[in-house]
Amino acid sequence: MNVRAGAAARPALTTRPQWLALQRHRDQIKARHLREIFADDPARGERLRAEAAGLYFDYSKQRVTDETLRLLLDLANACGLPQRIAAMFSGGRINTTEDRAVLHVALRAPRGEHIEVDGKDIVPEVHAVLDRMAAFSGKVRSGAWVGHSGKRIRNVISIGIGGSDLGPVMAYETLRDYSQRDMVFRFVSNVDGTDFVEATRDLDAAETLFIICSKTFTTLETLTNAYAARAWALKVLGGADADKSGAVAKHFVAVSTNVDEVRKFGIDTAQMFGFWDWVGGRYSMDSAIGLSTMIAIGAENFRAMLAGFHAIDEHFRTTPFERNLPTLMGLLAIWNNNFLGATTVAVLPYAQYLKRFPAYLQQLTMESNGKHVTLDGVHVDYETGPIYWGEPGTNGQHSFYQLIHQGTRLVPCDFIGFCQALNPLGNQHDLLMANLFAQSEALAFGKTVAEVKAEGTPDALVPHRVCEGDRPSTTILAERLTPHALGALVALYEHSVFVQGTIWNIDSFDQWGVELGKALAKRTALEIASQKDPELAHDSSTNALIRRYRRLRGGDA
Ligand code: G6Q
Repeated sequence: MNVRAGAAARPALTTRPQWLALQRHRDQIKARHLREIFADDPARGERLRAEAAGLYFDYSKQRVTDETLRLLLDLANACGLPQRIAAMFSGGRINTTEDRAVLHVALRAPRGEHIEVDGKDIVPEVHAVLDRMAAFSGKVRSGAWVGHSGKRIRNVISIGIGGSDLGPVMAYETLRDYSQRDMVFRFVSNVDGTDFVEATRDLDAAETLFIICSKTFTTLETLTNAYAARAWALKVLGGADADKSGAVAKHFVAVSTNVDEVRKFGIDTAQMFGFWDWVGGRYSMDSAIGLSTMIAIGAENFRAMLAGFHAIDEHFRTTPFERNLPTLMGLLAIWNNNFLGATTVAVLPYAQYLKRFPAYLQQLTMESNGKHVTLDGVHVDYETGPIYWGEPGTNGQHSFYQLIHQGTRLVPCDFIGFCQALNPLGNQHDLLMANLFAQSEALAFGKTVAEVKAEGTPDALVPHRVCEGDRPSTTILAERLTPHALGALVALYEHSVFVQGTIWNIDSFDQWGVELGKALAKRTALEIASQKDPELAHDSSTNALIRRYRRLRGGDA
């Protein structure tokens, strides 16, 4: 397999005829307001939409015409998107800087499908782990798995960080309605001791199960919290040394690729759930990293979530690009970012359960596409990944939406909503959704001078009350927030990130900046812990900060 399938010897992106054609096109249409675009094409709201896996994707309020879409699709083809998709799905080592295949799609491949890495079908292994997870989570949920002192497990604490935390947290929050309500689920990620202390202060160790999630099992934050958890649990449960290993066996399981480090920590590999180096951390919520999710919602719901992921995988792999949701979403992001100059994307879920979804997407999108060189190591001369952020509606409306409506920056928005309420309460769901529809409409069409004046507004206030409109957005609508819908939604964003990375010709699957942070913190931690005044060889600012911290931190410094 050509590791650079579709990317080998690529011409510079910004000199491609398709890129230049898009620039010329942008110059021609940039003055056209969404009001005008809709006036010229009144039925576009029924045309510029696509549907897959239960997601309805309306992109008619983006500042695009049919011609824009045609040119974007030309660009995608010229950049080898079809070949890159084929390379990913067939196990090509497209993560070239780490020389790894990128096969999160295999995590949700149905039993019996065939996906090879280095000549070996990996789907049976995926299902073997899923089956072990299902058996284990079934025991915990039913109470058959008891703690060291014979008490039923009531609390599950998942310890991990980054890709080994954000997905499980988000999935638990999103699918809370499906969770076993007599159990407590908490997540500890920050090396700030507060995170661990607050997560455990009201819990009985005898009823608590820790899931230590770390692909490498060497991450400072996770290992530090894992040892804190061990000490906390053993203080209550441990007695003699034999008891200690018994307590660890009943209260600790690991999710990792690193058998040796798991053993070193004291967890029996019989209680280890594995995954593989072809699963990137931020693409791992549907692997064993999702064990807490499975315990919370049950194996059947977890499998429904995997089916949602898989439905979008298949759609992405087989549907022509003009109807292909992740492709359209990725190309619209390119258009807004590289041609309309937007530096950011606001993700606005009108579903309280999705409150951690923007945080999850921040890692997925920004760790993947926050890159400054191409696959060939050449510095890019165009912008790459935009900044993702957001809050659930309607809360955001009463805070930062002001800037989106009337500020000077272009903030494309993703609105996400559901037709059915999970917690029907009077007409509240209708009010929620009315707000979503009203916001996307207001952003697109605004309020003109004439409209403001017609309301009898004093002349001096007219400019303040005008909303220019022409703010682009996409609306994603699904019937109901189910495990299947969540899987589909996450896969949509995953593949949209892939489309963008393909156009930018970057490695969306490495994270060397994150690795730098991991190494730097270790060195500084040693300096802080040093008994003697350490020789500091940082810059003068960092040296002074460390010295001041050592002086003021109290303790034995
Ligand atoms: C994700 C990144 C990063 C990683 C964490 C945790 O894609 O690689 O966020 O998930 O640093 O790493 P471990 O799972 O190895 O502890």
